[in-house]
Amino acid sequence: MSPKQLEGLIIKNYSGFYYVQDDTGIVYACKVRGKVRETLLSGDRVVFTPLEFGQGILEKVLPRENELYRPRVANVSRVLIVMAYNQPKPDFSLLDRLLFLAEYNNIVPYIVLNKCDLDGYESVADILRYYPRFYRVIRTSAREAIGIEELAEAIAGEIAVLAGPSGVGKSRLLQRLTGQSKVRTGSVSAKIGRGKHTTRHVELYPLPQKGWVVDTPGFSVLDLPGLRREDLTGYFPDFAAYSEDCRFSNCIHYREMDCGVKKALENNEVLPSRYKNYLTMLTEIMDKERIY
Ligand SMILES: Nc1nc2c(ncn2[C@@H]2O[C@H](COP(=O)(O)OP(=O)(O)OP(=O)(O)O)[C@@H](O)[C@H]2O)c(=O)[nH]1
Ligand SMILES: [Mg+2]
Ligand SMILES: [Zn+2]
Repeated sequence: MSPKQLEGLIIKNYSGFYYVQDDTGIVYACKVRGKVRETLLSGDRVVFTPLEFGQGILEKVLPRENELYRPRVANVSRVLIVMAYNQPKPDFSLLDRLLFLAEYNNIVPYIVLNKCDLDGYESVADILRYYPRFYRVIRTSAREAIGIEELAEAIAGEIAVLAGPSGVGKSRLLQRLTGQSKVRTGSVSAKIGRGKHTTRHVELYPLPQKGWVVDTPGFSVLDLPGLRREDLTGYFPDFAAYSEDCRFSNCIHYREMDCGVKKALENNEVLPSRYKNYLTMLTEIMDKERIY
C-alpha cells in the first residue's frame, strides 16, 4: 500500500460507484482501477486511492472471510434471523434452514423474536422454551423499542445480516439500530398478514457503536449447499446428546432402527418441527447426491 492509499469497506454499489468508507468514517465514491478483475461485493475490504471531492479509485480487494449469495455480501459474521410473535407467525421451516445455513457458513446466528408487543401464538412459546438451550434468542419490539440495546450489543463491531420472512419487522429493527429513518419499511396487508417486498439493494448501514447491518427482503426458499447426508446432523445441536444412544455410530436418524433421536422425538424431548425440518433437508441433500 503506497502512502497515498487507504483501506476501507464497500458499503454499497450504486449507479456505477462503489461507496467505500475508511476507518475514520469518511465515505468515498470510487471507480474501479481497470486491472481489478474480481467481483466486488458490499462487505469487501479494499485498498483505494482517495482523490478530491470525496472521490476515489478502488485499487484492490483484500481476502474475504466468506461470501453470502442472498443477499450478495462479503465478510458477514452475524445473522439475525427475525421471526415475529404474530403477523406473520413464525416460520419454523425457514428458521431451521437459516440456522443451518448460518452455522454452515461459520456465521453466528441470533434468533430475534420481534413484535413482542403483540400477543403470540403458541408456536412462539415453542421458540422461547426450546431454542434458547441451543441458540441465542433475543426478544424485541421495534415498535416499542424493547430489546434493541441487547441486539445492538450482539452485533457491535460485526457485519450482521437481517434475514427472515417478509413483514416480520427487519427494516423497522434496522431503523431502530441505526437511528435512521430512511430505511424503507412496508405495511402488513391485513388480509394475508404478510408484508410487501420493500427492501431492494444491498447496503451496509453503520451502527452508532461500530459495526454494520445489512437489510434483506423477505424470502422463503433457500438452496442447501452440497454436503454429505451424514454431516447434516452435526448442525442440529439439539440432536447431539440423543444421537449417542443411536445403535449405529453413523446413524442419520432416518430409517435406522434403535435411533436415539427418534426415541427422543417420541418422548417429546426433541421438538417435532425440528425433526420434520431435519428430514426435509436430509431428503433434499439425498436427492442432490443422486443427481450429481
Ligand atoms: N406491532 C409491531 N409491529 C411492527 C414491529 N416491527 C415492525 N412492525 C410492523 O410490521 C410491518 C412490516 O415491517 P418491516 O420492517 O417493513 O418488515 P420487513 O421484515 O422489513 O419486511 P420485508 O422488507 O418485506 O422483508 C410494518 O407495518 C411495521 O410497522 C413491532 O415490533 N411491533
Ligand atoms: Mg424490509
Ligand atoms: Zn439416530
